[in-house]
Amino acid sequence: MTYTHTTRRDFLSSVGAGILASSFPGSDAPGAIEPEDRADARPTPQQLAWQEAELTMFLHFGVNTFTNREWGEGSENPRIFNPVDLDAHQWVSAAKNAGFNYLILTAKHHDGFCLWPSKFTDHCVTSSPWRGGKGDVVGEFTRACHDAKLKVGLYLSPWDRHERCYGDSPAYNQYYANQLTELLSNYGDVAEVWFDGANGEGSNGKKQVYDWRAFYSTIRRLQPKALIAISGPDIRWVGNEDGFAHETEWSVRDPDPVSHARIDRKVWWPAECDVSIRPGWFWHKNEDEKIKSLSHLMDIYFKSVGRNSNLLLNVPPNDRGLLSDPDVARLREFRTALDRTFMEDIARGAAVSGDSGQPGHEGRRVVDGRPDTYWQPDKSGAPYTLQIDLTKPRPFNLSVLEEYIADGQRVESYRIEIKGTDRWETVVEGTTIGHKKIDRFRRVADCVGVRLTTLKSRGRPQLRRFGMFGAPDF
Ligand code: FUL
Repeated sequence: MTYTHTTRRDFLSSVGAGILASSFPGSDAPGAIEPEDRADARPTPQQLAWQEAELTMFLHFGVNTFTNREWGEGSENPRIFNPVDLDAHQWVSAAKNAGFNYLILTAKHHDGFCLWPSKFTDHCVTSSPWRGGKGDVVGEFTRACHDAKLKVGLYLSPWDRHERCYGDSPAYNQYYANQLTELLSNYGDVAEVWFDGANGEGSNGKKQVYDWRAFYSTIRRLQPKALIAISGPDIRWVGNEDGFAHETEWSVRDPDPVSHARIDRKVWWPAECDVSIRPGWFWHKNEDEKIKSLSHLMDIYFKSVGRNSNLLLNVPPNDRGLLSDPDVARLREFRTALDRTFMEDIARGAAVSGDSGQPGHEGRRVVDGRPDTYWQPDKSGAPYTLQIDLTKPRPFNLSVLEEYIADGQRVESYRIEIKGTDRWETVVEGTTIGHKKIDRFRRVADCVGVRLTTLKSRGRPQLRRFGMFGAPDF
């Protein structure tokens, strides 16, 4: 059997949906933002915690898992849903062992089948033979996450190809709000609600107009700490499904008229990069051999987390209700590779000179290993320079820069030069930094020093980390 991959981008262009299209241009879209405004917006504590967490696992699971499809039609018989060995603890421990801190489950995908016993439809687990019709995947998933102290995220597709009232806007908006209410009232803390923007035509031929305001206020009322992602004000879709952020990635953005209630200021709206470990979002038996390679995953990590974004990696449970062995093995390799890459920060505790910092914010703060301290130069006027000298020559091919984003995102451009035993050379000319910027370059076998120059910034830079690594090649 085959299926067609349809990406969110294809879909949006086919239906002309506007909600996400407004966030399509890259963050480096010219002229989107007046430079001096950028440092003004600040993250909320929840956005900050999410950004620090860096890795989120996506779990696409539902009737499509049993039909070899990516988009169900809504006419699937609920009896096909029977993941006899389902074990949410297995999902959660694979995620936790790989360093993922948030997990997002598709409680309902576009086919409308609900993974929890919803009072508002019988197109749900209650009508399936799984656990004798008494099962609740959302319940098992949220309990397993909470037991492991991981954060719960839920995807509830607004587009619903099963529900009859879809397209009859007020009635469906009420139905959707009722389902949100169930999910946000009965399963403890929910940290993220993921709204896909897909908005297909109803079977009655009518176009559904979503009442985003009502959905947002339902979330704010029931789970005030939950982040609202994608078609929402707290987390922004990066604009592709390859897992790559832009070279220039600002978390400070022009507000989106739908996602943000106020439109007269800049907003903190950081990017999330969603991508699947497999070709499809759902599990397909014939893709067990098509798991992304370790080097591909590492490249994704460097181009998402390493470009001021959170990585949302999809690892779909199979028709037995388990993550498949090849996916779990790859996750393990991914963790090992990250641990090996970041095993030793050769800059930690090294001598730092250059532009002196304000009291309490001296240059050495970038190598003290603390997330809550930062260098802020005391002179005014760029460029600002910091130099790190190593006590002995070390191999070096990867740098990690981090701004202290609790106070906003500031750096617009920077340069890194390194000193081998005989001369200085420029290895990086970069733009934004934000939460984390990872740069990779040709390995220098005997680096003795490194110099960072921030060339342009919105106000004085606040840099909390300058890390140096001699990383293996993957
Ligand atoms: C898209 C959906 O249409 C896909 O099926 C998947 O859920 C992806 C994450 O978002 O818009």
